[in-house]
Amino acid sequence: MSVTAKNLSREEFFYGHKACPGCGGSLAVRNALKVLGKNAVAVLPAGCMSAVGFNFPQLCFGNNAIISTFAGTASMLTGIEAALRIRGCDFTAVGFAGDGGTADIGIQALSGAIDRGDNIIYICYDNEAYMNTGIQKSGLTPFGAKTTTTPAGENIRGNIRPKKNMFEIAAAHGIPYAATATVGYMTDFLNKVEKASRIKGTKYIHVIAPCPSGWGIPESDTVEVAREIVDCGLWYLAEFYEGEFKVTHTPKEFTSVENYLKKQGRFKHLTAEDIKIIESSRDKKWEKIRKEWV
Ligand SMILES: Cc1ncc(C[n+]2csc(CCOP(=O)(O)OP(=O)(O)O)c2C)c(N)n1
Repeated sequence: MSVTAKNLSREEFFYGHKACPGCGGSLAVRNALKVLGKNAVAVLPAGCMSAVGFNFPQLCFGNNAIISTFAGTASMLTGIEAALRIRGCDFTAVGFAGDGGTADIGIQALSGAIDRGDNIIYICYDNEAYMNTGIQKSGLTPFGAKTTTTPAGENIRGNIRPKKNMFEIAAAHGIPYAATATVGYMTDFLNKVEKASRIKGTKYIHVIAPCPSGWGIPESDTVEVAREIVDCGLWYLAEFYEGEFKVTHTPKEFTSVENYLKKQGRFKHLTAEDIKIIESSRDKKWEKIRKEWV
């Protein structure tokens, strides 16, 4: 049965945490755990979700949860999966790691787990920078974004590198299931989590999760901005399953990229020329998607 806002469990597994108002990452963790239920065993590496979820003596999880080393989300999932399987437990091993913890420091452990085919779900909540330590650029920071390590000046206007494509990197391993999502299309995300829980082997879900402090948006706009990134075509909702890519949502017409960018403090400095570069890379990507994935 598909997950809807109506049938989503009322039981809470991530509550009383200290996340900032409007935190997209906490929305992703809270709702994904409602889908996976009390037998989920969650691994959280160093990052915002572990910082706000484990404040001794207040553990903010209703299920079992543990902090891993920054690089070790996938390795700890591997160990938990092996140990609980041998003990005959009924469980789902799930990791929630930030973009830095996934695309940079944790990529080796993730790649190894996929290679071994470990039966785990790895969820990357992508707020597009190292937010917990003060907004440093990660491998998933988009082109043009201002961070504390990619400042916007006269000659260099924010991040000069494109965002790594973690979804396709995971798919390139021949993973059983990978998907992209956003907290702006919550039921799409939750149905992907539910589907992942029924598939054996390694599953990777990449969910866009805006951070009001890092993105320079009002706390009340998290969900709207998380929708807009898909509507303007800068993010796409897709799946990789049984070796095939498929888009799960195709905007008929894109909304304005400029509007999406200009409402965020981190992109305020961008020139018309910068926005054109961003639009043309979107168009190139969608040309490929429309040709090959639909
Ligand atoms: C080996 C190691 N290096 C650096 C740190 C410091 N550190 C803790 S959290 C964090 C940022 C995490 O960023 P990300 O993974 O993107 O998650 P977010 O904070 O955005 O949720 C850093 C650099 C650490 N804990 N361990």
